[in-house]
Amino acid sequence: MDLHQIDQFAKGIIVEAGRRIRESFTYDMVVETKSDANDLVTNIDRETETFFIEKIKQFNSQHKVLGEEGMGEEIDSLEGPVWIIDPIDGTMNFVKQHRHFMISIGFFIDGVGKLGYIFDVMREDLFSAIEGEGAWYNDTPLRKLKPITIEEAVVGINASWVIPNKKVNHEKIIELVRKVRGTRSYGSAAMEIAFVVSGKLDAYISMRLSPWDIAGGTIIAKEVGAIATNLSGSDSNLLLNDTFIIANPSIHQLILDNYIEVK
Ligand code: 2AM
Ligand code: CA
Ligand code: CA
Ligand code: CA
Repeated sequence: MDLHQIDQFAKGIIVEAGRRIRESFTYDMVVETKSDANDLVTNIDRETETFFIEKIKQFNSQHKVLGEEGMGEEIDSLEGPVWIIDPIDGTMNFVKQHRHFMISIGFFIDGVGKLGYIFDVMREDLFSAIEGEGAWYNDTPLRKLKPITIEEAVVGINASWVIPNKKVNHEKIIELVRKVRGTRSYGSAAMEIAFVVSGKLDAYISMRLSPWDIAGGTIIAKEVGAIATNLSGSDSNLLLNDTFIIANPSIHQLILDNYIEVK
């Protein structure tokens, strides 16, 4: 299987999907809710996922596709070539802000990440990676992340972490917020992961993400030396929901050891 050929194909459909989203969403958006009132989905999330599935099946009918909106097949193993797709990551941003939403795609063979993509649809900015060959921000190679201290770190985190919650000891998180240089919250996991791999953030933590939120990003992370795990420090399982942290390698373990107390 020629990865470069698949990479060219993937970039082509991502750019095309982005153009379709930009052309349709201002007049053709229908918003619905999923698991709760704040969990949104639109017709364009579903149409975009269907677009990717059709294109991939035309490219190679043997490839499996796992997508957030369930337009693809049920997948219980990562055997063979598998695409994991979030057609729109940051749907609330998409609906409310008309910006700051990403297409996030990972391509795996037998569970090993081969190609990763995070595409900022409104900016037309692409973060990408090919396993073992490096990562890029559009045509510019991304460098290996340089060491930093926790005091210099800017951390992606949302406000729910610092109020009492079921997942972690929030007092420890308050200490983290006091310790670091700054915090940011963008509302798109893929965007925050893209910022960590390109050094615009130094860490990002989430209490619950799904495989499609992180599939593309973890492949890019490897190429720049960012470390991505769950909050217990284990590799993410790409078939289940889990907690998540991605960080500059110099602060990943330090954050887990000193500031994360999983309940
Ligand atoms: P989504 O927009 O593709 O749903 C902030 O909400 C981030 O968390 C987004 O990347 C969002 O992805 C993700 N997320 C994961 N599970 C979610 C849920 N149940 N409700 C809202 N956002 C969720
Ligand atoms: Ca969603
Ligand atoms: Ca998502
Ligand atoms: Ca989504």
